[in-house]
Amino acid sequence: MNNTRWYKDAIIYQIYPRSFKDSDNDGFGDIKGIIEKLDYLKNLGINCVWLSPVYRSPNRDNGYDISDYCAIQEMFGTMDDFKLMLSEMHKRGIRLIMDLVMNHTSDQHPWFQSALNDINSPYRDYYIFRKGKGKKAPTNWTGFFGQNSWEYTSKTDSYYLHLFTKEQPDLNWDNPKVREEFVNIIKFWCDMGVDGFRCDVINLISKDQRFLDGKNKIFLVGKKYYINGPHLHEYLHQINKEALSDYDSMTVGETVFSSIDDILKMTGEDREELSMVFNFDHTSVDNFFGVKWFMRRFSLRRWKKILGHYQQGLQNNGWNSLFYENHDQRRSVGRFGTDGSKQYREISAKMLATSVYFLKGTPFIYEGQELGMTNTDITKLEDIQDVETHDIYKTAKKLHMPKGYLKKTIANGTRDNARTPMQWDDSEYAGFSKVKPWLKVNDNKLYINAQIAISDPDSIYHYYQRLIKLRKSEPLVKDGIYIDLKKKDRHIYAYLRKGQGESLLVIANYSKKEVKVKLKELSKPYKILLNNYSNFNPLLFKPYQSVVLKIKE
Ligand code: ISL
Repeated sequence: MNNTRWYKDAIIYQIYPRSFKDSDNDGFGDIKGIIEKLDYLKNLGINCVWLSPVYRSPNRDNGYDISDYCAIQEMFGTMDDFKLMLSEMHKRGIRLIMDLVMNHTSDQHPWFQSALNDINSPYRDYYIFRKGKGKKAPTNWTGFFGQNSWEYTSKTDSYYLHLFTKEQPDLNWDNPKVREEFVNIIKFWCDMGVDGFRCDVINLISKDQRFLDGKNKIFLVGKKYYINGPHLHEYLHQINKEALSDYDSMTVGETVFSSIDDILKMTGEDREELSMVFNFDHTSVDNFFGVKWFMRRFSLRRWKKILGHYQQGLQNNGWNSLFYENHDQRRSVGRFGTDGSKQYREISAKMLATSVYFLKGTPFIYEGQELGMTNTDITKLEDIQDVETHDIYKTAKKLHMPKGYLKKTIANGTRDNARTPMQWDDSEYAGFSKVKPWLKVNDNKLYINAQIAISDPDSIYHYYQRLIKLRKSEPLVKDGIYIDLKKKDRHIYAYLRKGQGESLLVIANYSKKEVKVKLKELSKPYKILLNNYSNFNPLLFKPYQSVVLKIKE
């Protein structure tokens, strides 16, 4: 079937199934829980769900370590539950994209078990085994969780590569059989009716086979040999041609450390690789070198520069994703120029949504973002579940990082910030479950929860509803040309989405002060389409005020 590019009209909601809704009260979210909440999602206005992994997994990395790509993890339910969920979604006009981890498997995957124990196994070459250099690993590469990326195995006196935990061995995509496996896996799910995939760390799949030592010392040592490797585009194209293009499907690749040129190659309309990618330059606005452990103060000018760079770079070709939260990021409340205080949490969350979601691209909303959920209030390291946090902590201790700094960075950086159970109501476990959940519910469930949000017409939830409706009805959001009107301003983000005769004008005050705004565009006739306050004075913006106006050119 021909690709209809429906993803350009999609509003995608990410579900982290462990934390969304527990229907059988075992402390973990599940598929039946998701089914219970589909009307909630439908009412919000989204039309597509990205579901974090629900495949069979030993859960070393909460499902990002898959041991069977064609089975459902028991904790989440059965294949029948999955099929029911899919049909209930489709009934409501909601598509489903799954999260596919193709760079690595779980070490419990039968392929790896066979490869690990037998040098002659047909699966040995599915992974990257190498002899060491004397007593040392084959290269000095380090991985994403700060760890050495080779694990020694005495059985065959060799090392295997793992860019994440040692329980997540990297696959060898240079082996055509590995690629064939994924062609079949993709077809398996698409034949069932799944509408596409979020492809986990997809730009790591091609490794430079010379296995040279990296010269960069700070983080991800050797990254130039395993990020955007030599055969990446060839392999993406193959998967597209041999599997995806047979269906009306979409893909969003998670592509760490990629430039505009890389992204244009991956998403260019004539390239037939991916539909769009997640790139992390903007979420790195408050850190150094793209590494969240090296914190840096937010700057609106830098934020606009980065967003603008991708808006302009993909203006005529390729396609952007628009997001600022996911299961790996800390919550956006109190981040990206917003204010976490009781007074401004809601108004500034609405402001951030307005200024990002009227850019060109497909919006992604992470569960709880529509409620303005906040970071976890867990304070003890031993209560943190995230494997990355524990791995990083070990590395940082070896480097003798000062304790106070370490505590602050961990609180800031732990991925558990985004993974606390969804806050449905103010009951003991926030309506997520009737028993104590796998991760502590945030105490602010008492005033941040879906029940309150739904009953309050002024809530972030209802603002998202209006924003989504507007986005769906306004073609300029899809097609208008992006022009930043105030690149240098430290408080105001103002941009046009220029059309013929009419344009959208988006203005957001990223500060808690009242700010005077001078813009010649505001002297043209305008209509207010969205406003996070009940009144509007075009010359003076209230704290965190944001508007979307339609202006006549
Ligand atoms: O989470 C990160 C920073 O906090 C990233 O470095 C993250 O590890 C990277 O973006 C890759 O993420 C994806 O693959 C990982 C998995 O742990 C993440 O949850 C997933 O989103 C390994 O599969």
